[in-house]
Amino acid sequence: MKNYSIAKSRRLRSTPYTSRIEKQGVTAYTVYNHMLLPTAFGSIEDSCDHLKKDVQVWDVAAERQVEISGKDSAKLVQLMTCRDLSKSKIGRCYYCPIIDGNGNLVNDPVILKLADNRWWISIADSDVIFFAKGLATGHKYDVKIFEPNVNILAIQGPKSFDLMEKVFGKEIKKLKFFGFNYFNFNGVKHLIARSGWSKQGGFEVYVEDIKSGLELYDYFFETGKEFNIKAGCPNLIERIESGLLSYGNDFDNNDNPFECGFEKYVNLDSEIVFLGKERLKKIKQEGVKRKLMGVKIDIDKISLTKSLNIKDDKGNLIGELRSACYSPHFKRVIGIAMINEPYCKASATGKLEIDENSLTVNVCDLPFI
Ligand code: THG
Repeated sequence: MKNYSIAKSRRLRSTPYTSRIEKQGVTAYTVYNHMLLPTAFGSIEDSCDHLKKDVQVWDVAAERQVEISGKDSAKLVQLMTCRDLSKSKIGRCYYCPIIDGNGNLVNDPVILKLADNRWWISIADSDVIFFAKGLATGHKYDVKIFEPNVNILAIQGPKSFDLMEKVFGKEIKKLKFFGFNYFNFNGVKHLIARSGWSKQGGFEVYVEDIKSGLELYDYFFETGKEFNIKAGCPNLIERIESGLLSYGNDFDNNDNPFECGFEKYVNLDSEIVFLGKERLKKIKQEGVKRKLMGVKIDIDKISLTKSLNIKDDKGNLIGELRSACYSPHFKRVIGIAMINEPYCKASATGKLEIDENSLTVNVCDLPFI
């Protein structure tokens, strides 16, 4: 793919924060849930360093919500995920694989239980809303399903805690990981969760009131100077080092949760009813023939636009590299690859051809850090 720009239109949605991040120097976007998701503000190496030390504000409005409410909402939400939500609590977030009838992955959202009969599914990049509507129609469920105009701001990095205390008061530091509550900013209540797509700590503000959200955005940058606050975005290096998986990149609808390291979110023993349950039981019993693994490659740059084949010494296919970046921490390229048996174990090796060079690929466990 050459460096063409992507044509703008109504289909490619901007966010309430787009004009702000453009002033702040966004240099690259991806398209995620038909919306702009920033991927770089200059060097991603520099941003990764900064994220690990200070605090960043991210426009992650593209993490869209699918709201499901009504009498049968809990039944429908449970039908879509293999994670047991029967003991879930209001005020908590749950990382939940969404599974289809074949036992394959449809999405890996965070699910928020807002009330017993009201849920937000905070989705990765696939159209979960149509999957949910199809199921609701087929099952004649009494539910309302729509995409509310919620535009998340993520506050990430070790100094996010002090920044958030300064803006929302000391109660916010009591939020537990994946808990949420409502906090006041200039008279407007915002749902804030302790979560975010980095392992550097932080929060996500689910902005419903855009006017207040924009005031909040500007206030973060005014009040965050002492914390060396910067605009940022989900960081390719940090997320690969941390083993945070990306739907559509590392895994998709051709993969099942056991192949992707999601076994701890698969509850096959309880009474709950969900799509693909019998298929997953069979897959578990038979065992998977491939797994997502980490890989290290002794080169100092890479740019993936599609998956790359990994081969054994005889040239047989043993896996595919699905995401990769240069990691300043490991001083080499690291990546996430779907690796076949018997190579899907730490210390296995393979070969990758890049620009007519044959490179050694060292397989390792995830996460890297
Ligand atoms: N926040 C919100 N919505 C999202 C994301 C997010 N939607 C899209 C995408 N990210 C969904 N994917 C993930 C992947 C990982 C995590 C969250 C969303 C995550 N995982 C933790 C981990 O792996 O350590 C915790 C998982 C757990 O509870 O065990 O945070 O980031 N709103």
